[in-house]
Amino acid sequence: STMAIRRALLSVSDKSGIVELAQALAARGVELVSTGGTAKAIRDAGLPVKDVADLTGFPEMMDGRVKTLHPVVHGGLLAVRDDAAHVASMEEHGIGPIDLLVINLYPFESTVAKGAARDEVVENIDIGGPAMVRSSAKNHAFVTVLTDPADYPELLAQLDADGGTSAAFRIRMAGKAYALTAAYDAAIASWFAFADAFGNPLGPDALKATPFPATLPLAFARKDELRYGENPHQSAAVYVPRGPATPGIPQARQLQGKELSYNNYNDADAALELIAEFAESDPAVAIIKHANPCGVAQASTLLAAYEAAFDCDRTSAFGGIVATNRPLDAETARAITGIFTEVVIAPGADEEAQAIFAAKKNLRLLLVDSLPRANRPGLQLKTIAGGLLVQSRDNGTISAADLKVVTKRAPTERELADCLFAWTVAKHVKSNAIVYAKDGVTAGIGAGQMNRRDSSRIAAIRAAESAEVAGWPASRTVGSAVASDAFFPFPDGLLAAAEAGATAVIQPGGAMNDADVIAAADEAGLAMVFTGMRHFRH
Ligand code: 93A
Repeated sequence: STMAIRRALLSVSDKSGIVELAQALAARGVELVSTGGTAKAIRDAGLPVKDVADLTGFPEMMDGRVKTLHPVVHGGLLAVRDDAAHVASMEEHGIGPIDLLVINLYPFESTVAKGAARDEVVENIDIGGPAMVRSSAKNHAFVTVLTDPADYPELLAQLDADGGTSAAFRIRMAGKAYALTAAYDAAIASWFAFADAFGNPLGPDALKATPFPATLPLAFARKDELRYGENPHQSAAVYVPRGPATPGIPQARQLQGKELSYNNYNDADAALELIAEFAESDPAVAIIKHANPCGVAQASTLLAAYEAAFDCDRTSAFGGIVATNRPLDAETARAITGIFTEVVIAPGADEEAQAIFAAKKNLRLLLVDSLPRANRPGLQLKTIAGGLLVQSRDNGTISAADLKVVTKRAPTERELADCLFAWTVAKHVKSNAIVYAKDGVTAGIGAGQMNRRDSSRIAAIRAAESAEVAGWPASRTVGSAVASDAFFPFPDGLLAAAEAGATAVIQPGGAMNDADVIAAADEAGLAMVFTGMRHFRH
């Protein structure tokens, strides 16, 4: 089953190593056929090469859209060499066998990634290339297809050792070839369906306008295998969209520390998404545990923000993930390294800060080149038994102008600021979420409960304990604003918050019992605003 190679068709966009390969093939007596640009490169190196146009009798036409789409090419690739009828057809139509295809495709993904205009992206959809790849791979019993320059040396080694390619090699290359065309078409389909999820080539509203396609084309490549998953008995890997970095999506680089675990990725992502809400605000710090924030603060300096976030829940902050919205300075680095911290993620760190972190060998320091846009479009995927749930990401944001005051008393300016702050944090807390905040600092966070009243109470208990630990005269829930990610179905959750000392409430509204809840708020002297937007997060 060793197949000798007498004639090869070379057609590559990425021309790296092609001249050397052509040279090596020519030296082994292989006849070379090639498309325009590839033929030129080979000819310029002084090697004999035949143009595909001479084979087909047609010039390359329509801006190169039609070069190799011809029976003389596909017959040469597809003919079953030991089938008499196939051989007869070859003879009848003057089709010579092509034993080797060396190819790589128009650079579709990198053209998208560099933010090219629609026309240029479309022109980089390769048609003839994938057709030849698929023809050759189908006929792997006789034909060898190379789609990756990394495989050139192995081909030559096989030719030198056995005078041809082995069946095992051809099968492996065929599998690789179909993986390429599958991913290539998935990338194209992704661009049509989900362009916004991977960049923005179709415009800001494309994702909203595009209905979810009947089948889900996703082109992701494995980036890293992880040591284990959420638990040690689970295995895991990280996948990223294929092709170079997508514009607008921050690139993180790890400066130090052990490799990121599955949970580190998950928590660092939660931390980054939360802190990105404060991209344009005062210095802000978020501390995350198990994908929930345990302390978030804004202040006039990053150090003050870290200390305030830490004081919200010193117990939970241990072994946490810290995210900042400003580059790290030495003072903040010193404070963060004062306790055991798993991961720090920030848009930069000055030299002094880096030196301080360097002393903590196990701390994973991630620097991002920018913060993601909190309101960017995108997709979220979740597996369920037997399928996938796909939704657009929760990119909803509100401002003071979106709020509706529903109580007799309107919030004061300070209460309003704390309402918006607490609301923003609550968006990043697992439901049911209750967040108390005062002066731009979370006072208590209640997460992941099955009823809202319990979340309210847990957040208040947490705040009371923090006050005790810090030696404050009173819990910081006294005089705070409280945010609820979804409406209070009954007055009880709201009354639990009032009992803890909250004076202002922000919640979506829209409950059957809104009237009762508003009446209870009025009676307790609370100021309450409705957002009209819910932020469930599970
Ligand atoms: O425009 S195409 O889809 N039409 C074709 O018939 C065709 N045949 C080969 N693109 C086609 N190719 C591609 O051209 C190959 O996949 C390869 O990427 C590229 C090589 O062109 P050149 O040799 O002119 O640089």
